Amino acid sequence: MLTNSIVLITGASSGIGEACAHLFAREGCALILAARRMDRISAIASELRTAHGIRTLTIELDVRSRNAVEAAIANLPGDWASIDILVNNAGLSRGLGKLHEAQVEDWEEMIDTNVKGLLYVSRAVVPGMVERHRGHVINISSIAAHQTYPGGNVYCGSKAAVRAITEGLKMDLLGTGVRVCAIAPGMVETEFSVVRFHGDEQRAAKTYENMKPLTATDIAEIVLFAATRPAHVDLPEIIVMPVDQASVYHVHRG
Ligand code: NDP
Ligand code: 8X3
Repeated sequence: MLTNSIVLITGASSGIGEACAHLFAREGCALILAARRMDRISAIASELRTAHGIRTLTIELDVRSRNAVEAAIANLPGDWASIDILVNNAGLSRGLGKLHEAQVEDWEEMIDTNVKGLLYVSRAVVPGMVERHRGHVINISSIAAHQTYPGGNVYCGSKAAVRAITEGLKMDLLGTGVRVCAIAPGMVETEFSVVRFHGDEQRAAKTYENMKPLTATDIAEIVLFAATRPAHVDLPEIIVMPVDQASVYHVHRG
């Protein structure tokens, strides 16, 4: 069904983005893998070309740079510009500090990546989808878009923005045939918490202590499910949590 579809995944170098690359490769898609860590996406692309015989294109991209995003999309070679599926996944949290004590640089990184980066990529890619009357934008949101937890101030705010932007995009694209989906996961064990705690792996590991978190592949399977519905079916939002999590405040640690 998705064979030869062109899929752009931002933040494809680890976690959910990398898992999406694996599952879309299995479906025979042509993959554009974007991230800052070029060594990682090159290795993933090489592995997927060998395993699945697919076409890949790797782009070293910092989504915070509007110029870089616009140039990357404008300069896509040949048929690569006809992106069928955009997975807006690049994102991060930085810190868990109280608003009156936290680092402003952390806020800027989160807002520039999670909100402005997602907007830059969408603004560059969606016009082509509208012209072709087909396409699918899948934004990786979070349950943090729905619930705010102590110290989550700006991260939760950035994901609430992703939720609102996704809703707005869905309205703006009404009548174009382009589909829009937000996937809002709870706890997923990836590099997310290591990044949040600035490389403190012990503190990151505590996040998932004595509970069973979701895996990146769990989320990628849902991304693929959304992408493989019939063309007239849209899933505007999917919330997914571990069985061991009931809300951002309620985690069962057995
Ligand atoms: P990871 O840290 O494993 O992956 C994050 C990815 O984002 C990396 O590939 C990283 O690539 C990329 N990225 C970060 N900053 C930039 C940037 N400026 N430009 C381009 N790429 C960037 O975490 P996850 O896989 O967990 O996170 C993926 C998404 O899922 C994020 O949007 C996150 O907010 C969301 N999410 C995560 C949850 C979780 O519990 N893990 C739950 C809910 C949502 P590189 O560093 O190479 O640029
Ligand atoms: C990541 C999930 O609960 O750490 O978006 O905010 S949470």
